[in-house]
Formats: sequence, C-alpha cells, structure tokens
Amino acid sequence: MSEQGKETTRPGRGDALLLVDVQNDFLPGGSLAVPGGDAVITPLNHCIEQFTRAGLPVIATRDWHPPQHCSFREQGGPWPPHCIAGTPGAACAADLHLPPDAVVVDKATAADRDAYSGFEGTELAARLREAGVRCLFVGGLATDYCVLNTVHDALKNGFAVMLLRDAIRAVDVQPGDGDRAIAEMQALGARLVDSNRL
Ligand code: VGL
Ligand code: ZN
Repeated sequence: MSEQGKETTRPGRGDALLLVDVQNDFLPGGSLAVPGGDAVITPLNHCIEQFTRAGLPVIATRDWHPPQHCSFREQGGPWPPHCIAGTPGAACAADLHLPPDAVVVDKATAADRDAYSGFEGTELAARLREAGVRCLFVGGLATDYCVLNTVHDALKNGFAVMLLRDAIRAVDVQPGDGDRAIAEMQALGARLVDSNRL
C-alpha cells in the first residue's frame, strides 16, 4: 500500500487502478455530459502508464444499460437515456489509453434496477481478491454518483482507497454535490492523492 505525503505515491504490489465510467455519454457532447468530464483523461492516462509499467492491474467499469432502463426519464427515472449497451455513447473514451489486458466490468445491466457502484451485481470484488488486490486507486466519472458509490463499496469490501482527486469530475445536480461526495469518501476512509504524485 502506498503512503500519502511522500514525494511520490508509487503503486506497488497489491495496488490496482480502477477507472470508473470514462464513457462517451459522460463526456462533453454526450447525452449525460459531466461538466469538464474530459479533464479526467490526461491524468488517468498518466496513471494507466504507471500501473502498466509496474505490471499492476487496470480495471475499467462501464455503465451498461438496456434501452428501456429504469433510470431513464421515459421510464420515470432521473436521467436522460445514456450508456445504452453497445452504442457509441457507452464506449470508453477513445483517447483513454486502456491497456489490451484491462479488465472491463459492466454494471447496471438489468432494466429494472440501477447500480451506481461497480461492485453492485458484479464480480468485481471476487476478481480483485483473486488478483491479490488490497488497495484501489480510483478515478473517473462521476464523483457524486458512480465514483462515490464505488468507493463506498470498495471500503465496505475491505479494500483501501486512494482517490485520484484531479481525475474525477462531478455532475453537481445541486451545487457542491461533488465536494460533499469527496468529503464523504474521506470520512469513510478514502485518501486523496494527485495523479502527478504517481
Ligand atoms: C452515472 C448517472 C447515471 C455515473 C451513471 O457513472 O456516475 N451517473 N448513471
Ligand atoms: Zn447510468
């Protein structure tokens, strides 16, 4: 596990990089664009390079909804249609340098249930344990929804969390939602790290 406050926070054995929902629909021009969402890509590419160089796992979650998903407004949910499985909007950002051996975990795939957490209804926890992962470096979209819920469940499942503070962006439906989510994740035990420390 890496320590905060050192000159660098070099990832090592037991660490993995978790990229949350860096998908076209959450980027500028997408159907549920997160303000400034594209700003996560450069810092995440730096992290990918560091983890890949060290031979450490890189995992990407995807929001992966059926066309009539319950979270869509037409179905009475809060969101415009987004991340419909197999569509260009659901694809990971083309300029995110996902390594070919990255593990991709799809979530919220059932029409009648939403899942903001990458751990909900997936094999993520089991896959991480099998790989000997103890600490997750987490970045992506959106701070106040899928990042928050994924970090919550990571900690609940016994993983340490390093939150990549410059590599997350919030929807901010209410102003301050993103900042409150960061404070909540810290209170739960996540530690903040800047990607340029890696
Ligand atoms: C997300 C809203 C709806 C997210 C997913 O990835 O944070 N937000 N679906
Ligand atoms: Zn969604």
